[in-house]
Amino acid sequence: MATPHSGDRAGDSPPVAGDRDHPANYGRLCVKGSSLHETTGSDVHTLYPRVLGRQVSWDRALDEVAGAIRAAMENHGPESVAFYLSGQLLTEDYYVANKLAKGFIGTPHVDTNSRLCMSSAVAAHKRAFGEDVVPGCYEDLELADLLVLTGSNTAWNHPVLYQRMKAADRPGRRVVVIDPRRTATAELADLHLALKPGTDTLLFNGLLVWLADTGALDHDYIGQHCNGFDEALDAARRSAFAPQKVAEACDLPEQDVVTFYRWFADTARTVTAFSQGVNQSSAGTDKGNAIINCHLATGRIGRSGAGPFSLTGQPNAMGGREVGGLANTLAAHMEYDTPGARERIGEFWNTDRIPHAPGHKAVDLFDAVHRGEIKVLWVMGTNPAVSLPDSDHIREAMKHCPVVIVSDCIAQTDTTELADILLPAEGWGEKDGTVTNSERCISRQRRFLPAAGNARADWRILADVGQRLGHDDAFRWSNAAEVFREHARLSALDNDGARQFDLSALADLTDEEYEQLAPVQWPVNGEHPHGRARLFTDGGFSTGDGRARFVPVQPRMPQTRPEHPGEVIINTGRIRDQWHTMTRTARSPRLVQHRSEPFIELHPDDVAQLGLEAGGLARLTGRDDKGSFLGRVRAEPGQRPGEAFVPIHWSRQFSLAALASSLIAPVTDPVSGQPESKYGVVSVRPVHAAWHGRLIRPRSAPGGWQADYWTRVPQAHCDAWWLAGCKPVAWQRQVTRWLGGAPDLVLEDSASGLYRAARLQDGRLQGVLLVARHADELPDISWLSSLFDGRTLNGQERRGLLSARDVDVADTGPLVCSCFGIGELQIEAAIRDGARDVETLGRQLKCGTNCGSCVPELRECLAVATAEPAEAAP
Ligand SMILES: Nc1nc2c(c(=O)[nH]1)N[C@H]1C(S)=C(S)[C@@H](COP(=O)(O)OP(=O)(O)OC[C@H]3O[C@@H](n4cnc5c(=O)[nH]c(N)nc54)[C@H](O)[C@@H]3O)O[C@H]1N2
Ligand SMILES: Nc1nc2c(c(=O)[nH]1)N[C@H]1C(S)=C(S)[C@@H](COP(=O)(O)OP(=O)(O)OC[C@H]3O[C@@H](n4cnc5c(=O)[nH]c(N)nc54)[C@H](O)[C@@H]3O)O[C@H]1N2
Ligand SMILES: [Mo]
Repeated sequence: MATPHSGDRAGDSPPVAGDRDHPANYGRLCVKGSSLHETTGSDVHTLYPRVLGRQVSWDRALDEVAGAIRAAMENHGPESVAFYLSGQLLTEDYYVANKLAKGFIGTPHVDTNSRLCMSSAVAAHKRAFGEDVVPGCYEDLELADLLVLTGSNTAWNHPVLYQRMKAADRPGRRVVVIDPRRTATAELADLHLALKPGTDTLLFNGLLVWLADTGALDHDYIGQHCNGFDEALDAARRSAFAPQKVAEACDLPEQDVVTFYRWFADTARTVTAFSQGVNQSSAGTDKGNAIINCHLATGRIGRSGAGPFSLTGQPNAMGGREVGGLANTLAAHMEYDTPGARERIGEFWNTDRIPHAPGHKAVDLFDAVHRGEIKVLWVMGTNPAVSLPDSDHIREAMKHCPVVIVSDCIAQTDTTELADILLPAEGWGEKDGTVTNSERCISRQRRFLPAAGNARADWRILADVGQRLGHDDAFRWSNAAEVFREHARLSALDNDGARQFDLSALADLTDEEYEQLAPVQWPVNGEHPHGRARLFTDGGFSTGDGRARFVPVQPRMPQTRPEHPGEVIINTGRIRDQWHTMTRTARSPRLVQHRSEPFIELHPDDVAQLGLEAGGLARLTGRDDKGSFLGRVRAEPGQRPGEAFVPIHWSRQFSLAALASSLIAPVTDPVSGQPESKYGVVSVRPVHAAWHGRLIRPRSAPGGWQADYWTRVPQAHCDAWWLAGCKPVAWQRQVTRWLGGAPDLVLEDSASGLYRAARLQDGRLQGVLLVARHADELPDISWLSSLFDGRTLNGQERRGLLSARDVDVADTGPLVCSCFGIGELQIEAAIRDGARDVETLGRQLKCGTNCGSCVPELRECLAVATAEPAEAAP
């Protein structure tokens, strides 16, 4: 047995740096990227396989997995086994999972979290192009003279790309942002269309009509390369009319709609980038096609600076699509209904078990689990207990499933808690393989850390199970390179141009060449041995006749609407410094600072009308009392009235009740099966707290305290909890339980509701509790947290404990730039000293000069400071 890592590897690891030669980022990293080393500590890693909570050897765990699968296949048929995979696996992992499930177990029930992410874009691509292909490349986002960003908060979610878009700013380049919220991305916009949620199809149908009526169509391109234009235009005419009607329906100023349409009509080099605001909708596929229709109609596709561009999210969402990780595809861009594909793949894999028809898509898959049809569920690299809609139902489904296998690199998650068999997977830095990004660019991910504990690569775990199921030959690979070569060979199988996804020129890479593989954009074949940046410039679509298809689409709105007092629409999405369910990013003290708590953003008028208080707590409840989200109220003028925004990140590990997905109904797009995660109806109620607190304890300290609200905010050397309670607490009687022993220092002012206490043992800090009547009266705890590093406190440190700050060092205020740790007070001071723009702040403090995602906040600091007459420059 290998020995586990001792100590905190994060501390030993070198800081992370970007690769200047990589064509996607040219060395730039976002703050999550540059903090990666802080997320790799072995204290949170899965280290050993566990069966029913007990640590076991790999042999035993793999026997259990293979035994459970074999028993389910024998007793209930192969369809009783299901896999739920993830865009965070590497392509090699994904390939082996798909081969094992579809090829050798014979179950079609293999789906992935990409269903929640990209499946509408995939379906729209297939309908229009005959294949799931992103036609353009990142450079197009720079070259475009008109950049339309719809349903995408690029500044926060693709910050490196956003920096490229920003750097490409030049006179005459215009940016339109289409998003119901005014996001950080809207900073870059010449025009922000804060449309009514769900009305994108209408807006783009209106655009198609405008293009036709103003003579902006490219009749040559339509005639030579497309089918179905008239039907699409008819459908658009039926649904969208003059800009005035479009404006009314989308709840936009008519002038803005006209401006957008004019700009689009007049600008040959136009890119429309779309992401989850489009995909995560019950009409997401139609929205995607409404966008693509406008690009086909103007011939703006596959040309430099022009094209529809689906922005993917996860590191390897695209790789998963390539191997066939989605339930409705087979493998290597071959579909269940591609003539001869089943037989061809069966022959290639040397198996006769390939299912005949597609399996369940994610939401249906978990319904099947809930109904008891699935006996063995293997979840790999995803956290469905948090990320799937109606999360309470998902949890129940997993609890009832006879055997749940979970492969993860993090031990304690909402999903690993439900595992019967928990398998330790290698995580980032430990893994070896490839990923594909939004522009079809395949990159090597290379191992540079030893695996923590006994963790193994996902593909190897799968291959070992395949061998245990009796398929020695099919699963005998000695390294990731061998898996990749097989995957590349399959992509080339009887391809001869039928599928753009073709890696034939990579099928014979030596191990050494694979090791050195430079980033390359597929197709990589005889014709394009070094890959290809743009596709479809001259047609050549994967539709059989080589022509793209216009898809006639009619707007379809979400079915529910707020009807009762106190009800609002909710929209769920991401924040700048957290990744999904926080299993890794919450480990970085730097990253938890930007937004430490789950929050509810509402327009200031709504805050007042709903009887809420900015900075206070509120609870959201779904229809039929489904779900519950408890978070801090933020008054945000960029929110549309009647609509709330909540982050998707907090799980049961980090907050009492803040699962955004518990509020989302399992409504899906009929074509793609993607859930409508951007829309729900909830009621809002204030939560009146009698006190707010901060509790800081060593990481391993047991709980024992109770509060009506808590959020865990991990710090470098300890855990901190943000707390609140609805009833007053007699602290002098309770404090011992909260601090794990009697306090040594106490400060109490019952008249103002202030209570502070600290406990030490042998001079080392064991706990601090800070209580106030209002949350904004609580001090910043970063200095206190730093004292938990095991040191014996000196006199000065003890004296600072109850005021929560080092008496000698200046307070830098709330963190603004996570990359360089620059606080608001430092920025304000620099502005007072004469800094008048972001560049000067960057030169002086470095803030905003790495990932740049705090630049909107820096601008806000500048605007606020320079707006104050007393501060204004003479
Ligand atoms: N910091 C950070 N970055 C990430 C991630 C992360 O977790 N954290 N996750 C990655 C992943 S997997 C993904 S998929 C991407 C997602 O990247 P994005 O799609 O940019 O992310 P979201 O914040 O989910 O949603 C984008 C926007 O859609 C808007 N929207 C909601 N409804 C509508 C609508 O009806 N129409 C339009 N036009 N817009 C609407 C929302 O207000 C929101 O601002 O981000 C990736 N990058
Ligand atoms: N309401 C709402 N719900 C949403 C969304 C939304 O906007 N709103 N967005 C959706 C989207 S776009 C996405 S992509 C999903 C994301 O949702 P999830 O996929 O559930 O979220 P993650 O936190 O990324 O989960 C990844 C898990 O894999 C583990 N992991 C990381 N690397 C590896 C590895 O190499 N091997 C293994 N075995 N495990 C690994 C991590 O520790 C973590 O537990 O959420 C979706 N759900
Ligand atoms: Mo995603």
